This record gives sequence, C-alpha cells and structure tokens, in this order.
Amino acid sequence: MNLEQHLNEITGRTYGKSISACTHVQLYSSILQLVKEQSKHAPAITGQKKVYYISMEFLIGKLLSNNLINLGIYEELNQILANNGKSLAEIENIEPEPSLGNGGLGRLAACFLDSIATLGLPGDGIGLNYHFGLFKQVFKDHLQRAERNEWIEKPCWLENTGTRFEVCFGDKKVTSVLYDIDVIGYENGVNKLHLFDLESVDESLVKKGINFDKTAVDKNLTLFLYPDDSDEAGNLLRIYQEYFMVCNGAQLILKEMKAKGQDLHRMNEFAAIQINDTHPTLVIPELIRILTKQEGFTMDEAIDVVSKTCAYTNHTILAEALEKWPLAYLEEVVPQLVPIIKELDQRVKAKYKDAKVQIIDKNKTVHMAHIDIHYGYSVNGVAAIHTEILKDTELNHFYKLYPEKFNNKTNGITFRRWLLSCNRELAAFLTETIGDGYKKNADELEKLLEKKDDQAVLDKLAQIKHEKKVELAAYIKENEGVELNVDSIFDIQIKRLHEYKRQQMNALYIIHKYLEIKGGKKPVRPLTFLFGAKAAPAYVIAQDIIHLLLVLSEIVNNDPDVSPYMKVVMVENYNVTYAEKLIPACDISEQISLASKEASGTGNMKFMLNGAVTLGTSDGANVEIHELVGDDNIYIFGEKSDTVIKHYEKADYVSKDYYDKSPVIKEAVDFIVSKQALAVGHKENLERLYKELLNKDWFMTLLDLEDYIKTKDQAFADYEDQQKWKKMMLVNIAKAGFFSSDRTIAEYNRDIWKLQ
Ligand code: 26V
Repeated sequence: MNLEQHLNEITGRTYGKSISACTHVQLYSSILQLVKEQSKHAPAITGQKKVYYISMEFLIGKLLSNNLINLGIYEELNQILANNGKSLAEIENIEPEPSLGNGGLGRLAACFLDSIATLGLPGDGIGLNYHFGLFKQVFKDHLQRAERNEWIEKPCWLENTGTRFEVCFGDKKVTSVLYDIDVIGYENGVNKLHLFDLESVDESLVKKGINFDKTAVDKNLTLFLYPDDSDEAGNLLRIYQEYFMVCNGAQLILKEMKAKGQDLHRMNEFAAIQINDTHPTLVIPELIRILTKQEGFTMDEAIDVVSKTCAYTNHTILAEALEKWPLAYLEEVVPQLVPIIKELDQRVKAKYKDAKVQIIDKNKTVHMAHIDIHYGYSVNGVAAIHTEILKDTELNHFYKLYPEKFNNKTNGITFRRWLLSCNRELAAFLTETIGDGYKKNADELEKLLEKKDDQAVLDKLAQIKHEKKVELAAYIKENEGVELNVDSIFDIQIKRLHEYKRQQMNALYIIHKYLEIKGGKKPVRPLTFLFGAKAAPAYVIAQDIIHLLLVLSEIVNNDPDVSPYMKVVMVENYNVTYAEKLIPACDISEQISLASKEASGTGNMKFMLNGAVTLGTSDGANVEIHELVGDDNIYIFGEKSDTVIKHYEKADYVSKDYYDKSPVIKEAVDFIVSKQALAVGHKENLERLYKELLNKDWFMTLLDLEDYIKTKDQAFADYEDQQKWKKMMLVNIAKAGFFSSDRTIAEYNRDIWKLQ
C-alpha cells in the first residue's frame, strides 16, 4: 500500500470518505493516525545500556509536521494533499500545542529527545502529563492574564499504556497512569517519552483562570505545570509533583531492567539517569530507598551504584532559582525519604567540614543541587562560559572536591524543527546549493562559506528572508491586528520575561528612538520591534515590564508622527508555534542578558541558523557564536562577565549614578512615568518599575544602556549596506552547525552516558 492508499484507507475506515471529501479537521485526525501506524514500522531503538532523561518539563511543541519530516514522508504527503485540493499547512494549524514547559530548559529536553532517537541511541524521556501545562497568556487592559491551556483532546499523540504504579506520600497513597508519546528519530528508530498522570486527577477543580484548590493533592497533582510558587501550598504541591515523577520514574526504570534480566547491582552498566536541573533530584534518595528496602541492598551498595548511574545538569546560576526545601516540607510530603537524605547528609558531614557543601544546612534547609553533586558522577553546565562560572564561583567549593565530575556540554537545537520544518524554503535552497548532507551532519553547513561571493546565493538568502517576513506579517495581522511594513528591519526579542534577560533595556531603547523621531530624527528605514514573553504570575516586576511594553506599543503604533517609521508589537501567548513563525523572519536577534546570567540561551542558535544576526552581550552561548562567526558578523556590546561579577562582589553598582550622568538614560527612564505614559498605562505598575530601575536595578540595565543604544544604531545603519548584510546572514547560517543538538547529544554520550 502506498502512502496515498494508506491515508485513503484510514479516511474510509474512520469517516467513510475519500481524502478529497474530508474536512481539514477530519484529515488532521486521519494523518495523526497515519503517523502512528507508519511509525510502527520504524524499529524501537534497543541496546545494552539506555539513558533516561528525567525532567519536569518537555516543551515538545506541535508534533505533526515534525513527525512527518522524521518519517521522511512530509513532501510526499504535502503533494498528495495538494493533489486532493487540501493544504497540509492549514491542517497543521489545527493541532493544539502542548505547553509542558516554561522555556529553554523544557525546549532543550524536547530537542534532546529528537537527537537521541536520531542518533539511534536507546533513550527515553520521563516526565509529567500536565493537563493544562503552562498557562495561556491573554492581554487585557495592557496586563497579562493567565488562562488555562487545554491541549489534551481526542485524537492526540498520547497513548495510554495501561501501566500503573502506586505512589505513597506521608498521609496518602495515589495511583499513576502512564501515557507514552512516540519519539521518532529522523530517518531512524523510535524511543518513548513517558508522561505520568494521576489516575484520580479532577479537571473540574479548576475554577476561574488558573486558580484551583492547592490542597487536594490526590486530585490536582498533574493539572498544571509549576504552580505559583509564592505561597506555601504552591511550594508543597511542587514537591508532591517532583516526588510523584521520580517515584514513578524509578519504578519504571527498575521494572524495565528486571524485565531484561539485568542485575541491579550493576545498574550503572545498563542505565544512565540524566537529571535535568535539580527538579528530579529526589530520584537519588528514592532509588536508594527502593534498593535498600525492597531489593536487599546494603546502604553502601545502594549509594554506590546509584551514584554511578545519576548525572546532573545545571541550567542556571541565579541563586533564587536554585532549589532549597525546608526539611519540614519533605517530612510532610515524603517522610520515607527523610532518613535517607539525613544519611546522605551525615556522610558528607563526616567527610567534609566546609559548611558550604552540606546537604542540610544549619537552618534545616535541604540543598537539592548538593545531593546531585555529591551523589552523582557528572555535573555539567550548558555553555562554555556557564561551566567556567560554575567551576570558578558558584560551585567552586564542589569543584575543588570533585574536579573530575565537572564538564561542559554546550546546548544545541534540533535542526529538524528549527530549520527543516520552520523554514522549508531555506532548507530546500541549502539542499540545492550544498547538497543534503547537512541534514545528518550539520557541520556540512560550512560548505556555504564557499558561496560567500556568489551573488545569486546571497540574493536568494535575502529573498527567502523577505518571503518569511511577508508570511509573519500576515500572521501578525490576523492574530494581533497590527499591520507591519515588510521592508522594515525586524528586530526580535522572544524568551521568558525575566529582569536578567533585560527586556526592559530594549524598552528603553524603543523610548529613546520614539523620542528621537518625535524630535525630527527619522530612521533611514522603518523599524519593527517584536516581543514575545510570558511572565510568572507571581513575578511582579516582570508583569510591570510586560505592561510597559504594551503601553509603548499603544503609544508608538497610534502616533501618526512615529508609526510610519516604527512599530512595536508584543505578541500574545508566545509559544513554540509562534517561535517557529517569528524566527525565520528575523533580521536582528536580541540576546541582551546581563553577562554571566544567561546560562546558554538556545533561541540565539535558532535565529542564527535562520540567517539573523545577533545583537548580544558576552553571555551564555553568545560567546561561542561570537567565536565562530568572528567580530564582523555579530554585534557584541556591554560589560563582560568578570566585571559584572566584581560589581556584585563589591556591591558597588548604583543605577542612579548612570541615570544622573547620562541625559539620554535619564530621558528614557523618565518617560516611564511621563504624563503621556500614565495616560495610557497604570500608575501603580509604571511607578513601581521606574523606582525599581532607579533604586535597585539588580540586573544592571543602566550599566549597558548607552553601549546598547550605540551598537544597535550601528547594526541598523549597517543593514543599509545590503551586500554586507547578506554576507553576514550567510556566515551565520554556515557556522550554525556546531549548535545542532546532534553534536550536543553525541558529546553527552561520549563523556557521560557511554551507551555504545
Ligand atoms: C527559574 C526560576 C525559578 C524561580 C525564580 C526565578 C527563576 C529564574 C530562572 C529560572 C530558570 C531555571 C532553569 C532554566 O530554565 N534555565 C535555562 O536553561 C536553558 C537550557 O539549558 C538555557 O539555555 C537558559 O540560558 C537557562 O536560563
């Protein structure tokens, strides 16, 4: 049966219709079924040793297009549908996006699963099946509102496996249900993403927005991702979620090993468990508990083998993001783990006198990362500079104890989603120009460098960029109601809203430009500033920054003196699907975090791969992008990480000094509380943000503002030298190969997992 016959057979079987007689919704379910049936022919990836990537987040995005590409049937199906008068692109739009992650950490986990399967490595994901995932963002009255995101519908990718486990908490016992999603490697076999759900989950608990009864754990545990962590009930629920995940995960891992007849005493020869940030850390004491209580291990044996099986990845140096739980919380939620955690802590205290490396500190607070570092065999950072900072400062006390455990794994992205799927035009042109070897070996993108002086190639890259801008403009018109000038420069900042990422600095630039235009200084070419960002509901200043951006877009876009020259759009509910539309259309990629604070960033890599030029600080993976493309193909500004770290050490950064000595800074900051801004926005939000910038500015916005303005203006000026700009685009694409997650995963396997 060929592909068309197979699809016709499915539509006939399900709806009694041929392809051409089906609606797009019917075709969506039929193609989903087609993928499931076709992937049965792809072999399950097997091997003696397997990696379990355990993570509270898997931000997988829509799966239809990706699965079709990885099965190698996208183009053929596209043609079949077109011949039947149907549009695959429109069918793809029907799929709801699962929002099972916050941002970079969750998206990285999804890219990694794709690469693990693509490289043919045995490796499954273990996580949670949140019914509403991360909230859906809506804007009302220039403020963010959070609503639930319903993504589970019939049909969908989740398969109920029928597997159930029991999970005991202090005062109650619950049952889990395991759902699996196939992870189809690119022209390779299939692994699994295992998502555990609560059998007794009750969606009707959710009342208005995202509010629900946080105490009814046996009903709410898998309703939402990361509930608001600003109150005690929220924090407790988070621990319930973490233990629910690892208790199920540990049971699944041991069950699989036993089914294969593997000796648990040699667990590390058959399994590697990669702990994605500290959220799954409890898997360490949980495995030790099971091995000692149920499998007859001595404590020494259990600790030894678990420590040789678990490896930890650190994704942030922000102190406020490092998990620390009061021992009392753990006593309430998982009393069965407390004696084990105390034992692990005692062993550390017996060996090392340094209070900084203890697991349980003098305030009876449990430091989760410390468990991972003492009782795991590998600790890695996610970009070269990040790993160096961990070794030199944040985790220096541990580095001195265990230098051999520390290693760097610079992040990567899957090119299947972030090139082949989101920019088919560019992928097709690259194939035509350098062959299709780059699809399996990303380094081959460098062949493009040979075409650096080929005018036809340069022009075509620019033409594709223009087409993607036209597509994005149509999408934005439809979804945000704003008309964009497709001949303007598209300058884009999309990422979670956080002060360290400094969306507020970009806002101050926009104010500066607005005032310049009002004063008669018009830009040579119109400018379009695009933002996308969700803010944690409890993060007040982040909400204020969103408010400022929405107020600015209202002021700028409605000002007849200014709007022909610039537009500001903050897109609603930024997510993976939106990223796939924004990134191919971008000219300038904003990566402007305070140096030392962004562990890696991965959006920076996606933009580069799609021919955008980075405007960024020497932070995270920007540093490696800079090394690869050279000074001429990137815009780097701002203070370096060592200077920033010294400012923190000496506590000598005073934002007011920068405000007082620079009229440009003063004018931009003052605008936040100007009559004009207050006429549109809310006094409370704008004044709070203004005061924060003047009196605290913990992430040093004003430190880099003048250099940012200067460098950004230079980038805009350079854009007018189109020949130069096209070459910059080409070099960025050609050098992006290093950031394929296939390379990252090959390194994890070589240095940490050692699967084959
Ligand atoms: C978490 C929290 C939680 C509470 C308060 C503030 C805060 C701030 C940041 C975070 C982030 C946690 C970890 C994370 O998502 N890290 C991101 O991981 C990406 C993948 O490695 C990396 O590219 C990003 O630079 C890093 O921020």
